[in-house]
Amino acid sequence: MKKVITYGTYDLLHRGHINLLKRAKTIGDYLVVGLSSDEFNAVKHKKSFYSYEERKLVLEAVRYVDEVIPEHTWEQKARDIVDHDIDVFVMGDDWSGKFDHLKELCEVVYLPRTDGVSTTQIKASLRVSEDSNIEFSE
Ligand code: C2G
Repeated sequence: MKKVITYGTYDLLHRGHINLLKRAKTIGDYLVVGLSSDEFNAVKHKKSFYSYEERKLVLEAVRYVDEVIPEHTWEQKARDIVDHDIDVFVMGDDWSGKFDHLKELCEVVYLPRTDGVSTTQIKASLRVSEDSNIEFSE
């Protein structure tokens, strides 16, 4: 069984996340997602809308995801790759080159990001609509 791992915050799940997870899963047979804890998000200077438990619940419902583990630190990836017997490490190419040191342990693949969507943009759009009292159609 070819095992793949990827990491992220996966807040306000959107098509960019799904595209990444879908492509990561097609690379192997089993996809592990290292989901950033709320505390690690603070280290990444990110504040997610949903808590770790809520983001985990949503992610586990995605057909491409086989297992979700917590991501607490930048450094845990090598240990995760060994402990989970991972064959391929995958990230979006906004991280291109950042994890090449893991090539000693497994294949490292950077996949093109999906243009035009991000959690940051979604949050900004929601703020604008709230400020201008635009009602979303039911
Ligand atoms: N992504 C994408 N296209 C987008 C947005 C995100 O392909 N439009 C990918 C990112 O490249 C990443 C994954 O979706 O591989 C998750 O993105 P985030 O939740 O933003 O994760 P990030 O903050 O990049 O955390 O240790 C690694 C970090 O935890 C990665």
